[in-house]
Amino acid sequence: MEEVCKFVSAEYPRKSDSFIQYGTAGFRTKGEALPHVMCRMGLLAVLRSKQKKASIGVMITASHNPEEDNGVKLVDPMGEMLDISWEKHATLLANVDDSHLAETLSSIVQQEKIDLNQESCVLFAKDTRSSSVLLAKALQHGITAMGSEFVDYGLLTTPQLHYMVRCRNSNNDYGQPTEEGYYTKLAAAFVNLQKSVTDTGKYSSEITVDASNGVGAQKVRELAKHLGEQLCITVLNDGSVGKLNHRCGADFVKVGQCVPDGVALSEGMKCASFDGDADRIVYFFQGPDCSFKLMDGDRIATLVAGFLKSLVARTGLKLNLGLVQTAYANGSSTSYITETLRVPVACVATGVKHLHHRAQQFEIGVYFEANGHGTVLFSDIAERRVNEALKNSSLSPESRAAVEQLRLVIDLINQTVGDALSDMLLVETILCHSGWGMQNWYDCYTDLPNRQLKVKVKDRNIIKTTPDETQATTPAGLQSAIDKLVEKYQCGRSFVRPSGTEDIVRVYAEADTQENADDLGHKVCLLVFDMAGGIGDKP
Ligand code: 16G
Ligand code: MG
Repeated sequence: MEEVCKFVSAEYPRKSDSFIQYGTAGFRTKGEALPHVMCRMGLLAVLRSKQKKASIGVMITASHNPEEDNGVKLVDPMGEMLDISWEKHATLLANVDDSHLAETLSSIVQQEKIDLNQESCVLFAKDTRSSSVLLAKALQHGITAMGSEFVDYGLLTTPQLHYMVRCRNSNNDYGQPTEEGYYTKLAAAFVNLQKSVTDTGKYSSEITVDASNGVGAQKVRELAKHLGEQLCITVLNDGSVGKLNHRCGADFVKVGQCVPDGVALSEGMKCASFDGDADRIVYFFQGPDCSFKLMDGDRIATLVAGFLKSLVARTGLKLNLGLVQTAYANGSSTSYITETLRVPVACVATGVKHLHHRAQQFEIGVYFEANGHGTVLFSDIAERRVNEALKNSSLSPESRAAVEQLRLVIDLINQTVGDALSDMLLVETILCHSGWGMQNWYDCYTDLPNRQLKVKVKDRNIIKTTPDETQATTPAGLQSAIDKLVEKYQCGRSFVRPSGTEDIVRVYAEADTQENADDLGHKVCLLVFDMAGGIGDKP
């Protein structure tokens, strides 16, 4: 271990002693601060691989953050996020002095009872940031220092890398662990699903994608080649001119509730925005009054849950279905799901890992964050029942057709993590099967106007919340002050939480009108500023 650590520290020494934490989405900061962290994550990924006796993934990306940022996430064997119990190892390893690296590694080996002679393999990929090239080298240096095998996938979207990891560890049951395998699997399911529709009603097979000037641009073009006539995709913000995530992409569109730069929105257009690593998607279109209509993660969640509920009913199979949201879910979406669709809803803390874990508790678990990150998980029981039903010769023709459709829907979905490409195909399938244009989808329910704001404070961890993040438990008195404000607004709701990715406190407010939502949000910002140690200009 001493030798290994000397080797990595010589090439990638820890140059500054600023602390970095493995948070909701791994490590994320300026790209230039990451080389030694990346190299050390190579070491850690090898240890994790030896412990799990499986391939482990590492993705180099900072998602929707600006181009100069970068980051790294580890991916566990089934394609899910690194287990929470290992986050502390990642944080510790990233922050120790070079002189303590060997000792820290050895202690992880001991604690986790890792057999260093076990074989290992690390699969890695990067997004299009300029710093990603050097960081991939640093990562590879760490992996090879430990004598491990690796596969460098080059440029991939985050969900593609998650898919590769799952394929590698599932004896190819999940699909072929290649880019071609990924496109072929998704496209075959999509084309087969679309073929069975005879009346497409108001559905249009044309879509414009704002790829946030990120890796999703080239990957969605690759996907399009496999879709034939079934979906006609125009890619804008493909990185040829614009800057990554600058005034475009899913996060910009969702937070700003506006059209991204580079898209000339007109009547009849159906648009989708990806984020920089293509694990989020939101849709938008122009309403009849020329207004901008956003179809965010909540809208996708309701569309998917409604479709799956009726499809499962047609199969005749008994499978429970549930939906997982966060406190950011629009109040109207939650009412629509529980009251109209009658699908049970669970609310959990922000961050994919929380939603993913909760969704695993349903036989079919749909989860979406309002920001457009989400997918559907089919439990082993669900997949087994579907596969058995396919072999059952006594099914009615209607049930058989539904079971076949459900099987294709399972293949269409990237169950490892939210995936803009796969989610787009799923939405298109549902709209086509329903004969819906964007307005039909929009008419399901009316969003409550809302606003997201942020406040700078000295220490954001002063704010603690209940597990579902709907109530602040500290500082004392903040929640009751928020409650008093909220009471004054029709349909008012507001909550605050410390961000997991930025050094700020986030504020969410919704109310009956945009003016009221803005006003409530602003007043709650003032409360946070006054009661939680605000710094800088008053909101
Ligand atoms: C990360 C999370 C995302 C969450 C966001 C919240 C993953 C892969 N990504 O991007 O799910 O919505 O953080 O950011 O978990 P915040 O804590 O700054 O509000
Ligand atoms: Mg992302």
